Amino acid sequence: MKTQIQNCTLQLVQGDLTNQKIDAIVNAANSSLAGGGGVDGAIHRAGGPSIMEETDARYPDGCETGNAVISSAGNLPCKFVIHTVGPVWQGGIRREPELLKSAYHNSLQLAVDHQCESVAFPAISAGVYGYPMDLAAAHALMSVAEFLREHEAPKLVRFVLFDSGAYGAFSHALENVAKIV
Ligand code: AR6
Repeated sequence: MKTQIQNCTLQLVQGDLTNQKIDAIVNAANSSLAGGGGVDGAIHRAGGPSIMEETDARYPDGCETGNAVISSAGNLPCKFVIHTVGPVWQGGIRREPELLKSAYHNSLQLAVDHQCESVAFPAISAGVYGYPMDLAAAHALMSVAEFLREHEAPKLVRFVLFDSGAYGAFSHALENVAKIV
């Protein structure tokens, strides 16, 4: 499923983020950039140790919630890994939507700064961090659509959803976003 926003194709696929042949993939990391489970664990397993060696050296203080940093991609078939930290869901009253939006914006800005024409995201915060999937989908797509309305690049933003539940939630949210952009 896809839609066009300005010059960018916004695409949804079901699959594994670590397989994507694309300029940059975005990791749903934690603030100490220490690795973990979920998509973070999959990225470091498939990419090899050079990714964490690089982030340890370049970002010894980690990455704050809502911010993003970038590294090379080790053995992965992409050029860069952008590591962002989404909010832990605490009921929606601790600025979670604002922090999630900031994670998407800062990731896309880093991609633009590094001349990436294509970027793939997972459903940030919607796993271990507990953000309800339907809200995570709506807030993710609104954030990306807002960024794309204001910037020329990238040409492709792909969401790689791990299972059919996530894909369904994002498909529903994309139909709503497409009506208002
Ligand atoms: N490809 C695409 N999506 C995936 C993959 C994959 N290979 N593996 C899991 N997902 P999560 P978070 C989905 O938990 O909620 C880590 O321990 C998953 O099904 O990876 O932001 C970090 O170190 C879910 O829909 O990220 C942090 O401590 C989505 O990716 C913490 O988890 C995000 O789930 C971050 O939690």
